[in-house]
Amino acid sequence: MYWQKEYETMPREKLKELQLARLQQTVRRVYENVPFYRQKLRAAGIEPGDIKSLSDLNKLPFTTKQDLRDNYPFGLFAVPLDQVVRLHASSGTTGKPTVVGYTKNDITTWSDLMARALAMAGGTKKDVVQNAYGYGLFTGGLGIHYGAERMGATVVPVSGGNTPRQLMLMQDFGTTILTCTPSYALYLSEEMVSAGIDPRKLKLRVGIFGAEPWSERMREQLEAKLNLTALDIYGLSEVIGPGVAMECLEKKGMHIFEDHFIAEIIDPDTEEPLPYGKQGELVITSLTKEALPIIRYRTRDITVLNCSPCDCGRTFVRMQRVTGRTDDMLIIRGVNVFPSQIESVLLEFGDTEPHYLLVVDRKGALDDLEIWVELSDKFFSDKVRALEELEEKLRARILSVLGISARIKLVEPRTIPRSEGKAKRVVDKREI
Ligand code: DLL
Repeated sequence: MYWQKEYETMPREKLKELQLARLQQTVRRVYENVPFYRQKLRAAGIEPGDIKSLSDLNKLPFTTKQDLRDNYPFGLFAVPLDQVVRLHASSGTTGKPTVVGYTKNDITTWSDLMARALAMAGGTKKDVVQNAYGYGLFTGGLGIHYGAERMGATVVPVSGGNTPRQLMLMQDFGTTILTCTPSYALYLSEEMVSAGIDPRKLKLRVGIFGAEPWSERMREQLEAKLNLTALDIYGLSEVIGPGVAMECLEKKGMHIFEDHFIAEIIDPDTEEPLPYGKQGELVITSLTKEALPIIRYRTRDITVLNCSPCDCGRTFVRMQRVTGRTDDMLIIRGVNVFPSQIESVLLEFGDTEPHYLLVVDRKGALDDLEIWVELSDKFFSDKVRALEELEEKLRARILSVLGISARIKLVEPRTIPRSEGKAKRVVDKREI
């Protein structure tokens, strides 16, 4: 169940020593090799030698996505391009993508981290891993692929999309581990029903779902619909890709691979560090990356860290499910809300499906939220009265749990667009 037991169960005191040594090395590496960091550190009056304890971390300046953009494409690399064996990029919504690079050692590290993640889910070399994360510049496909190979599992590099083929391979190859976004897993489960495939007759055992926020109720749905154990995996390209953190079978948060990354939580507004247990923005520093070391990267992801011991025996801190990103947070008439919180409420009722879209608009000076949610087949009826009652029930529940007033628009089954990768949950007409 462990891939690298020595690290995964390292006593925390020892782990901190390792982190400090690696942090000092990383700060020195960026200072010497990346003009951007050298200037930033100098401006903050810091020399690599000033990092004497882990608490000195907060003397270091933050790095943001904008810094990567400003130094497009390779400006933050700490090695010459001839040592870079792979590039990935995350598609920006506007303009140029964010480019990340890996040395040979970085690829080995990443593969080990992904092998750890698969082992954490109970994976072994006997497993058949159907990898339905997208292959290409996105880190999901190749990241998981290398980890599965590293573990010795049989990997099926099917990539996202082509759902009928996914279902065929799943049956014919005896897939035991499915890896994809939770929204695509949901779509696969629906298509399974339409194709008359009984999930209980498949060999699927575990789903490793991530790359987008999802709720505990979505987990329940996916586990029931696909007859597997659904686990959460977290990562981001700027830091390495998938395999920054992974949930163990205890299902109580994702262990952050702290021998390679230091995680902090800060208040996104004041930028002050927050203690364990407090919700805030996750900030990550890489400790071993060569091509693109990253110092105090502001992920924009909102979570909580938990340092209490885990029954699985791993000593790494756990991060809770990501509620959302600071930039995805909706402010509806002054109340902050994340799409995943709305998802959670919608799924309390068996009458709707986990397919929803949040349409935000501005009416006069006020924000207006309309929630489109799909009816389940079994509820779908033309009895206007029943539909009105359901709308009212959902509206009241959203108001009492989240404190926001929204309009509910019930839509027919299978009318909200399905996603093969990351789902788009919000349509913000205020920007147009
Ligand atoms: O999504 C890497 C990845 C691939 C993770 C496959 C897991 C599985 P990016 O495209 O750079 O990288 O997007 C990173 O996605 O900052 C989060 O906002 C979001 N995200 C990733 N995993 C989760 C998760 C990959 N488990 C951004 N829960 C991150 C919630 C997640 N959000």
